[in-house]
Amino acid sequence: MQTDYSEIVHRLAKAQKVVVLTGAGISAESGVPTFRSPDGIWSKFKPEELANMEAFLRNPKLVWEWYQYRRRLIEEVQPNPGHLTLVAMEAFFPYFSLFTQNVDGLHHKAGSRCVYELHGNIMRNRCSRCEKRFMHSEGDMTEGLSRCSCGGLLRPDVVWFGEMLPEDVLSKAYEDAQSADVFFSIGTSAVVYPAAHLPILAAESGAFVIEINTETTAISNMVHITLFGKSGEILPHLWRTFRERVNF
Ligand code: BJW
Ligand code: ZN
Repeated sequence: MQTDYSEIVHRLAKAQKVVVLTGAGISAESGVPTFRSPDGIWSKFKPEELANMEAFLRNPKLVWEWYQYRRRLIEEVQPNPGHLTLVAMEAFFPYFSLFTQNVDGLHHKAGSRCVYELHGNIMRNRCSRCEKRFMHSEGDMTEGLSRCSCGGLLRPDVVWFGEMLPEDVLSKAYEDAQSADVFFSIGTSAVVYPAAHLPILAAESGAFVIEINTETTAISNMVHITLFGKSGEILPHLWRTFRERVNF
């Protein structure tokens, strides 16, 4: 079925403030597996089972293996046309902010500037005892695990289940969701809170909420429109259509 872009173009043409939430789906076309696809590379590793402190304390080597594997993979990949379209959009709107649940750094690599990382960044480490941050190559190796000078085990500087999101980033996200004219939810299953609350909050606060996803999600019935398809194809098409119709 052909999508009618008229309402989207109309809303974007009037928008002063555009706010975006992204999830693993936006990086899928760069070759980074998502978390919850049934045939995904992580299907035998559920994030709920590995991405938490209990799992780390029980078996730090296994958790580290998962992260080291992902780091090596992420180091090799490049932003895709979905990431790049968001860079072009940022340059157009008077206010544009991008909140990502992804830890892969691909929005920065693409050239997006106003990026807020809700779940941290996989390339950094943090001491699990004193909270000091390190770049991933730093730290003393003992028994195959890196330690801080205080003796604490280093862990990836990401947000695990049961942990608080960075307070400043989360309050900025709430503020922007509540004041957005147009809000995009892209490539996220919207099952992990508090990030999943942002598009709902935006809709409740009067934003026009556009979802882009290959599948129906937990919030599809709460958004104004879902554009079904790959974000690396839908976003460039949407942006081309918008530019043609508003003539810039
Ligand atoms: C495409 C595509 C293409 C594919 N184009 N689309 C309220 C209610 C219920 C529970 C809670 C609640 N509040 C808090 C909780 C608990 C918990 C939670 O949400 N649990 C639920 C699972 C039930 N949340 C937390 O614990 C959070 N902390 C917190 O709330 O602190 C306060 C607190 C503390 C203590 C007690 C209580 C409260 C922290 C959440 C941290 C999440 N961390 C992870 C790991 C990060 C590090 C790492 O990367 O290893 O973050 S889990 C994992 O899920 C990762 C992701 O960022 C996150 C979201 O996943 P995402 O991005 O949506 O990926 P997928 O795979 O799920 O979806 C991909 C989508 O793309 C799919 O829809 C595809 O269809 C689509 N797609 N290809 C477009 N080409
Ligand atoms: Zn320390």
